[in-house]
Amino acid sequence: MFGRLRQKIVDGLRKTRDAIAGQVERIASAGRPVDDALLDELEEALLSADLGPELAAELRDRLGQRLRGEAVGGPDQVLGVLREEILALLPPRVPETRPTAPPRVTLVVGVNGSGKTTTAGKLAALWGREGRKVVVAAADTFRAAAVEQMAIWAERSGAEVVRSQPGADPAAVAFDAARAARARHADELLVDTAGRLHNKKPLMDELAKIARVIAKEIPGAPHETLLVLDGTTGRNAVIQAREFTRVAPVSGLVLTKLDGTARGGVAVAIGRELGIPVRYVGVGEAADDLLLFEAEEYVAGLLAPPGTKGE
Ligand SMILES: Nc1nc2c(ncn2[C@@H]2O[C@H](COP(=O)(O)OP(=O)(O)OP(=O)(O)O)[C@@H](O)[C@H]2O)c(=O)[nH]1
Ligand SMILES: [Mg+2]
Repeated sequence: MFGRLRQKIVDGLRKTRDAIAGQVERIASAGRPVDDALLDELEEALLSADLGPELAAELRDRLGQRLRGEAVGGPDQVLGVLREEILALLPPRVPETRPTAPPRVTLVVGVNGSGKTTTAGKLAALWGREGRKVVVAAADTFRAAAVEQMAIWAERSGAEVVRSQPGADPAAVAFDAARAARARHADELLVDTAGRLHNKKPLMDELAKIARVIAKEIPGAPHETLLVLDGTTGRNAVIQAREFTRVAPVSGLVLTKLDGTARGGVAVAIGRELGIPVRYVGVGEAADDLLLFEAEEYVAGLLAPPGTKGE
């Protein structure tokens, strides 16, 4: 029996899991000797799921150390060994930053269309379900539709939204929201920002300004800066994150749209490569399709026999 969360991971990662498992089934048929040729093929399979060159090479080594010269017991044996070795190679979980007094402020950043507003909406829903009082700042004032989109998400989850006219100063909206969050004794303040290009300096300046004005009202804020990355972009997400972290104090990553890709391995590789913890993964467009990233659950969902239904 799997829990509901596990079920969600299993469903969301179906494409990646079936792709990996399908390849492992072909490569690691029972009785085949574990030699360089087999290890090369497995490394390729891991690369195609975007586990990253570094992790794929290390897993190849570990697998070789454990099984070289033996005959494969079957695909399930190899998937099991891979699961164990990936978990052994992952960094320990880093706890989230908690302020000494509420509200905790979370800034949501990332490039256009990566899933920022949706993620902010899902977080508002998640925290609302936990009984936390949430204020949301619709600080993407470039597009009227963006403010509306954020407001709809907030309304659905019972969060209060602070908004302004389209074209207003995003930092002013963030400041008003920080005020409101304090006045209402909110537990959480979520700040949705505009999709900005990481190489456009003025936009980055604006992000810094938003952080600065919030800190004036709530010392120590923002406590978390979540960088939202589109998981379907695979390795490009890694490159994008590298550029982004150079200019923004990113404290956590969110990988979205993992339900739509066969490259879900990127969520495992990216935190390790960047030294920034993956906090959440998005596996759909509904309010409850945002999951806390738990390496063990995730890896189990990624490397299971094909057709695993989670029940
Ligand atoms: N399948 C799937 N779709 C997602 C997920 N997260 C976001 N989306 C979709 O991706 C699209 C873009 O999401 P937004 O939240 O608007 O992205 P954004 O980063 O706020 O975009 P801008 O405000 O334009 O920069 C929407 O159609 C979302 O429904 C996810 O985990 N899975
Ligand atoms: Mg948006």
